[in-house]
Parts: sequence; C-alpha cells; structure tokens
Amino acid sequence: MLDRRAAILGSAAAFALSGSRLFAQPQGHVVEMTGRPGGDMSFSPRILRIASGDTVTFRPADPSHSCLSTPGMLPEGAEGWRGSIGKPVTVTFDKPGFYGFHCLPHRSLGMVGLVIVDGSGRDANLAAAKAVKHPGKAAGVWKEIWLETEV
Ligand SMILES: [Cu+2]
Repeated sequence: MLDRRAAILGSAAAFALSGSRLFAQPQGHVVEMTGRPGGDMSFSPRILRIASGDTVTFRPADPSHSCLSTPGMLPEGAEGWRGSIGKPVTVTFDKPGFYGFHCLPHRSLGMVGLVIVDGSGRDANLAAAKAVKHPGKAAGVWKEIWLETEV
C-alpha cells in the first residue's frame, strides 16, 4: 500500500514538473559564473530548461566573468543581452526557443551555455543555433551541450 501511494505521489510530482504551467507564476532561476584563471571556467548549470516568462539571473561567483547572448543563437524576434564583467545580469525569456550564451573573456575557453525556453514554436531556431561556429574549446563544449539536450 505504501509503495502504491509513493508511486501515485511520484507520478503527481512528475506531472507537476512536466505538465502545463499555464496558471503558474513565472519563476526566477540562477546560473552561477565560476572559475578562476588557470582553472575551469563555466556556467552552472550550463543547460537550463525553463518556461516562457521565466527570468534567469547570471551571477558571478568568481570575478572576471560576464554573460551575453551568442550571435546567431536567439529565436526570431528575441532580444539579446550583454552583461558587464563582474556584474549579475537578469534576463526575462518571453519567446520559446534556444538561447546560446557565453562569457566575453572566456568563450574560447569553453565558457558557454544554453537556455531552452519551452512553448509553442520552440524548435524554430534549433537548426540555426546548432549551425553556429564557435572558437577554441567552445566548439567541443557545444557538441556536448547538444548531445545532452536530446532535442
Ligand atoms: Cu568567464
């Protein structure tokens, strides 16, 4: 009986996570920018899947990082952003689709990431975003990111 109850609760939780958020309030998410010279530089998480209308704050946990949208990796009509070095930047994501971003000084070291905004028309810019070329280590990191997104 307990097992069955746990299963029902589990599926309800799964539904709540994957199901409609039509009546949900927009959520705020945080992506940390970490790493010091000589070490790994990264966004954490580097893949974030959110609902349309949610906000993401890119927050520097270590100095010398920034976050800006990567050219060619925005849905049609979506606005890009450009955060300053060492400052947090908060972005509201209103249009479904794939948003690539990077750290200005550390893009070629592989400091890049992806926001996936679920909703109608989400995949419209997927092929274009995947076709963007990246410098240095970013190319390899993007290969991993596209494998991990499984879309
Ligand atoms: Cu950086």
